[in-house]
Amino acid sequence: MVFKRLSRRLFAPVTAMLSIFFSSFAHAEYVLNMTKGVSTISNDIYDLHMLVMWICFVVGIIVFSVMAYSIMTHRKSKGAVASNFHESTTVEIIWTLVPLAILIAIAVPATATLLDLEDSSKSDVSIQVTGIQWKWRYKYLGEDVEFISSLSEENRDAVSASSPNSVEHYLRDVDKRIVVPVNKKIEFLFTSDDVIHAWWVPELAVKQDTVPGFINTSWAYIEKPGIYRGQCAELCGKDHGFMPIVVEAVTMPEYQKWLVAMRGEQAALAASSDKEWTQAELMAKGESVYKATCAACHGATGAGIPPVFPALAKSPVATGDVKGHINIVMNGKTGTAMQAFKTQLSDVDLAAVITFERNSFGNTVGDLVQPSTIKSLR
Ligand code: HEC
Ligand SMILES: [Cu+2]
Repeated sequence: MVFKRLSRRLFAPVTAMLSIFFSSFAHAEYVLNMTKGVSTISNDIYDLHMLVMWICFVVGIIVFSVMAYSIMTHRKSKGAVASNFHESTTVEIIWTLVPLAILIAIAVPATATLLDLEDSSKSDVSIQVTGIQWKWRYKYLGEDVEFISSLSEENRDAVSASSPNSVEHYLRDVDKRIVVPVNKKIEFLFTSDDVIHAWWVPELAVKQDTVPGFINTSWAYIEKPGIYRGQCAELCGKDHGFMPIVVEAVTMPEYQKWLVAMRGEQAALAASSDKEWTQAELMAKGESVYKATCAACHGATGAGIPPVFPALAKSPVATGDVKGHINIVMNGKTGTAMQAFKTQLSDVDLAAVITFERNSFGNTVGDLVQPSTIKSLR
């Protein structure tokens, strides 16, 4: 009785696991196998994987069948006597040539795919991807389009409210997607502003480290329009899990339209630096910039995470001379996580966030910074 109960308790998890395993068999392709992806190279990699898997499968079947057969038929109890020969040239030739042939059968397509994977030449679109703690900067070379893509606002709210189910793509959605055309060769040039990150989008079969001071390349030729998600795949600090990637593949005319719209947005942004802004406008803008760009380190309430990330509430810099405040935000502080935000934020964003910091979290300096001041300091 006791034994029966015990065994039920022991086996229940096992049977539960097995039933999950077998019920997922119906969707084996999605659950157990690697993704096929949507780019030419991801398909090549998938085919290579399947080829090698089937070769292993056949080899396994042959080896284990011979083994099972030998163990069954030539066992001692049946009176089998082991043969007793030495140095059979035939056997040695067979067990050298057969594996050699198998290895060559694998090496030829593997090398071809690997060479193809490395060859990002003759591309139609070139995008420079820069990893930054903890967001991505995309620069469309020769197109005059450049922007920063970070975790979406809804996602950020879901994180601070600890409610992952309140959004559809928890930690997998961004404010600005990277848009690319289908049926074109897209080259990616990877680098980093701070630490090593890795740009990983499984469906494109692109996973490349972004290393400060180096440029790595990769490419994708996407055949199917759609939205493909990925994330940073290199442990890069506190918010490593909060820098997703969203690629939107569209048709060429849609892509062209998007480029024009982006250029328009950038021009409007540049024009807004010359305008005189009110305190209220700057505060509202500053709050959203702060949430998106600064709160990760300095905290939503400006309390920071001392001693590494200083508080901005009552900070001598944020309540002191405005020149020093502007300087640290624009130029960062070498050797610390405080980056030079002049390369990431527009004049308006910088002016707004500095104004916001001077008049929030209990700071009551009362002054404001105009975007034109930032512009003149670039
Ligand atoms: C990746 C983390 C990180 C992010 C993001 C960040 N900071 Fe900082 N910040 C730091 C660190 C670290 C320091 C301290 C540098 C030092 O040692 O002096 C600092 C210092 C500061 C200071 C000086 C505070 C003082 O009292 O010394 C200001 C002001 C500041 N940051 C503003 C900003 C603004 C504005 C943003 C957003 C645009 C921002 N920071 C984003 C890490 C960060
Ligand atoms: Cu990263």
